[in-house]
Amino acid sequence: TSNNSLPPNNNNVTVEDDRTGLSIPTLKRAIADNLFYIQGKFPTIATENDYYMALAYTIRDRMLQRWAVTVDSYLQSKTRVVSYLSAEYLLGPHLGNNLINLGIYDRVKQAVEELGLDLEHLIAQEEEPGLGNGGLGRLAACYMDSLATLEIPAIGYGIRYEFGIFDQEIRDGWQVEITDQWLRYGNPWEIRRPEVTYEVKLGGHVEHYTDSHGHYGSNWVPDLVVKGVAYDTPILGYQVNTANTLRLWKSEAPESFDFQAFNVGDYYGAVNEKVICENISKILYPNDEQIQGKELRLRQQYFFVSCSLQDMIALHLRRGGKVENFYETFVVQLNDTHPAISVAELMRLLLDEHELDWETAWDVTTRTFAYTNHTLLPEALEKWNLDLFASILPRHLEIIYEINRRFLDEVAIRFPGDEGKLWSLSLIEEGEEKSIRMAHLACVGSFAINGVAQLHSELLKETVLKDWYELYPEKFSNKTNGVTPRRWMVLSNPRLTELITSKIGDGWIKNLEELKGLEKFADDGAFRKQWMDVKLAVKKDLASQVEQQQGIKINPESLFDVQVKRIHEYKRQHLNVLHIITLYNRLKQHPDLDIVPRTFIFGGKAAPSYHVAKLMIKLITSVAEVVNHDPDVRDRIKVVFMPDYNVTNSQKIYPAADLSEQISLAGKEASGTGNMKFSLNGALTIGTLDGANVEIRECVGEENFFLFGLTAQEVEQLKSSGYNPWDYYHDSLKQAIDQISSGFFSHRDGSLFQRLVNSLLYDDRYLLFADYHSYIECQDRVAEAYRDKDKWAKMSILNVARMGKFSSDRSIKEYCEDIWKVKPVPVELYDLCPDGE
Ligand code: 4GP
Repeated sequence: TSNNSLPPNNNNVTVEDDRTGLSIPTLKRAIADNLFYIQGKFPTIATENDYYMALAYTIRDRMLQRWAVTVDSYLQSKTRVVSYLSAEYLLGPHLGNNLINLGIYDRVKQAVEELGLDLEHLIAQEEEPGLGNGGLGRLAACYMDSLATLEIPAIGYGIRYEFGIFDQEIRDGWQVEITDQWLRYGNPWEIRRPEVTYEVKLGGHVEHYTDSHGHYGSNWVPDLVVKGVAYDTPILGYQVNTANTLRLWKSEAPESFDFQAFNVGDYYGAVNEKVICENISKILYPNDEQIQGKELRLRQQYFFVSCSLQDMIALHLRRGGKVENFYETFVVQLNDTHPAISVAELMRLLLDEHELDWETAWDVTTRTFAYTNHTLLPEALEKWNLDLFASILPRHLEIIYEINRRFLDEVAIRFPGDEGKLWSLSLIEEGEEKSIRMAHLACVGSFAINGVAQLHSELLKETVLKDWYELYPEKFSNKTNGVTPRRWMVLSNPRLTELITSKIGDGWIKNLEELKGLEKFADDGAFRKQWMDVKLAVKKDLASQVEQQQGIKINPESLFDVQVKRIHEYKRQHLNVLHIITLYNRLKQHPDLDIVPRTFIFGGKAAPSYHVAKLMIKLITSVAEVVNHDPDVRDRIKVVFMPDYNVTNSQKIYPAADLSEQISLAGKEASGTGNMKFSLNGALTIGTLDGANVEIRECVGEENFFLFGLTAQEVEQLKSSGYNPWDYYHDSLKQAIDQISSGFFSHRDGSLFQRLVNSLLYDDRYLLFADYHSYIECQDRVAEAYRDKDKWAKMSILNVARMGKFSSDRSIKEYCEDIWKVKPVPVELYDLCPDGE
């Protein structure tokens, strides 16, 4: 375009700013500009990724004023800020989500199209930040979205892992782990803040002294100091001005690291130290069983906690606060025990750096923290070997001893003569190997403790935290998880979003309870038809993706029966497999049996050293190979394992599901959040009374939920009366097990699955055999129900209509009211640099 066509720059005519303007010509110009000036490319040689980057920067520009003003307004205001501490954030790609939250998706789509590009292809270029393992990390991401949408002053703190959760490939039916290089092309959504850095000490010893005033003090002399550098990412609320900050720490060597070494000529020693520093934020640990004792993991936890608390104190002081009022500026939520070392670190900062006395410091600390527990599995409760702990955090060990001493005195007064209580509540686990119980540290240092679904919160009080509940009942509450409808409906299922909005308007996106308005259409035949047409269209999308990626043809009219989540024995993917084998055997026996065609879809990663979980993947792919190629099956059953289950891929899977498999052994799944995403996208659930399934069933109605299996209470009874899997090992179950163990699915290799088979026959900790018959019977009911498509449509509509409770907005409101005591602070946009200064 020619310069001459630009309007004159006077006060009557506003020229849209390339950095903020939202008209289509301006957006196009901004993209072209960024392509050239940031990527250094022009259209004929630009790759799709170049265009993605150009677009990402274009959108980021449009977020910056909101972001800067939000941060500034929190600094100015005196209101409390929520600080969410989490070792994991499973964010998923930003671009699409930011377009939705800015409300400019369609307009950008058009601008991009006019440039001859496809928005969805560009969105697909983004490498997602996979900075989490599964549910816990994804929950943190949903909560960040809701905090911003609800205009709550909040900051998320975590670790900027250079390598996130591994990418999964399937080779010869086995999982292979590939390093996740999500930063390889750069990350347009983050801003490095080199001026926001803190030093973190590690190792060494503690010296005690008495100063001239007779004050007793401690001086921690570390043998390593690392530097944490802040990387900030804006988290936009949905159609509000609020843009909160996610601040992730990267570890580096302090500038001065090598001086001494150079002086003494130890160049390689200095390089080595630099590597040690940088390693701390290098890689996310997959939540393996063998995580305990991983020294680097403890360093990671301490590193990010220390940076975050130092940062919070600095911000608090900058607002003019006094350290003893720290809790007035920040309330800190501990996302599981990973950041539990915070309790000792805040004490250390207050005692040693800010010279408060113990009582005041403890008062501040216990008014600051609240703790969320995410699992009842005893093997997942974090403990640190005492010697290991002492070697990394010697000063914290002293502080923990002192917290424990004072705490146990209190316990002894409450329960005189009860040695058992002291033993079970102590922060230190005695025994051959002494260790620090991180959950206990979190409990003693927090004013609130919560579980993540009603059942889970109850079981916490009855089992792993029983003694704590007895001591501090007032600290306990439940906060049932939720998911953000922005990502999990609007972004991932535009077709359904449009249909719902055409009937009830778009208020539900911010107020999910409004989905209730759909109930009255559940009996409307035309609407049911539209509903099922949407589902079919989405299933066709997934089917073509599967065919493209794996060469497997699946029938979009078949029932899509989906289980996607981490692979774990307690989640019982192998129970699902036993159903597949049972159906297969029925077809082999009666080739003309009239069955409802099904496509079984699996997805999920197994922790790299969790061998049985990896074997479960091999079992699924092996059964798939036999079933998918058996001519007798005549395509009536298909089994697909979708590789590399992550946020990006899951956004295509949830919308396409007819049936959601939530089949964990009752009492094992704390909540589940996938269960909510499925149901919100119109899938019906087959599930046990576990985690949030219980509440989902209550909401959608028992007639719209396929329930099977033992209850948590029955599980306990059966286990204590002496469970024997052999009691159930007959008929179709025996046939299926025998086939697996004889090598029927593994080219006659009878040894391949032996470990899995033996764990079922001789232990069966997760009671697959006990639940098998109930599961099969329930699956038969599912199939019958699916034959009546119209009835199914009604059930599906009612599921969505009644799922309003499961928005993360509702969860966050509960945290705000009951725990954090914070209120929304709407952000007014203002000019940060008037007169162009
Ligand atoms: C998960 C729980 O297993 C899951 O039930 C829950 O929905 C989720 O947290 C969020 O609360 N736990 C983890 C973990 O992901 O690493 O412990």
